[in-house]
Amino acid sequence: MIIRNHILPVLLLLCLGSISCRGGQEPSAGIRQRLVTLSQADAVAFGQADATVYGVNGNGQCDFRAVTGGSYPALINWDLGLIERDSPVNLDSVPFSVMSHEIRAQHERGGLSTLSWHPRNPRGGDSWSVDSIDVVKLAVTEGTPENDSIRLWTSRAARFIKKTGVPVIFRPWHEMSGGWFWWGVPNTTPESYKKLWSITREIFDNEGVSDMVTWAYSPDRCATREQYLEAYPGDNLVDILGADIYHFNADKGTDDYLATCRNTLAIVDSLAKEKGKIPAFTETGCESIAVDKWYTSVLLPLLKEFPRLAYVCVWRNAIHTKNPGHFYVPFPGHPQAQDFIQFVSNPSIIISDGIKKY
Ligand code: BMA
Repeated sequence: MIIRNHILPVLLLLCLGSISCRGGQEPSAGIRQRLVTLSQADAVAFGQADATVYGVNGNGQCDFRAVTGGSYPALINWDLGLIERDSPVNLDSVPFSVMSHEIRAQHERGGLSTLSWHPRNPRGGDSWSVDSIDVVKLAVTEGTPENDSIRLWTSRAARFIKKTGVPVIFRPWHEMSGGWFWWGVPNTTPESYKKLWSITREIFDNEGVSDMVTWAYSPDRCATREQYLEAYPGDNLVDILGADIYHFNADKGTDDYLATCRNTLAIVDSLAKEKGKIPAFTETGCESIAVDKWYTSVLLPLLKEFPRLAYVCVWRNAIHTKNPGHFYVPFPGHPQAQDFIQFVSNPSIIISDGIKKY
């Protein structure tokens, strides 16, 4: 009787362990290993945000699939904005149930998923509601209503990942080097920002989801290493070093885009090497693809300069009646469709089944 009482729970634990940890490894270790392999190969996984759920026509068509004749992005970014409110849909009207399903489908295809999060401001308003009050300081101070909100909200984000049951890249509190989000360093202090990150990790640990998560740090453009590291939470809390940089002002902006990317990505690349982290181009794109042959003449040569990048992700194709012109991958009939097909046909650009090799 005594023996049975002890053996059963042990057997149960062993079984559960073998289900969640392939080969005895935690699931996130598998993702990190794949990203390291991508980084070491002459290969960059190509991704898009919200790729599979609406498309410019809003009819659920995946523009990426339609334009490539059936391929999927190797990586898809999803945004958790409004999970903090327990809303059934995210800030771009994607039902969280659909998001979970798509993350699992992407996993089954051998692809990768990354999650960003545009949470509301705990004092009211959305992510972009910036006022003169240091909200992050309040959010990291125990006993404040803002701290209560952040703890509850972060646990909801963690539970979503846990319920989805698939290892993901999590990229919270992004673009903190800019001042447009309430958590941006210009609106707080590096110390408070770092505290916010460590609380996020602590809550993920407490929710038992840490072994599903690979953590990505993704400032916007940074002029220097010092600026890049200003809010860096620490080597023990980050796996991926990224950067979010967009091409603005069409042809007039090409030189600025390239110079800014070269500068920031060189910082990402060298720091990743020194720290043993994975370098990635966590967000980019040229809205409306307003530059002729942007994919093959701007992005591709840039990526070739940074062969250690594990992945690159462009932003979403919004429904045109809601956000006209807010798209980053061409759809069938778009003048840049052929150029995009040429881009994804380059052997170093990994999409669809190609990702299964990594
Ligand atoms: C922004 C835009 C917004 C969107 C947000 C979160 O860059 O695409 O329309 O709500 O990302 O996905």
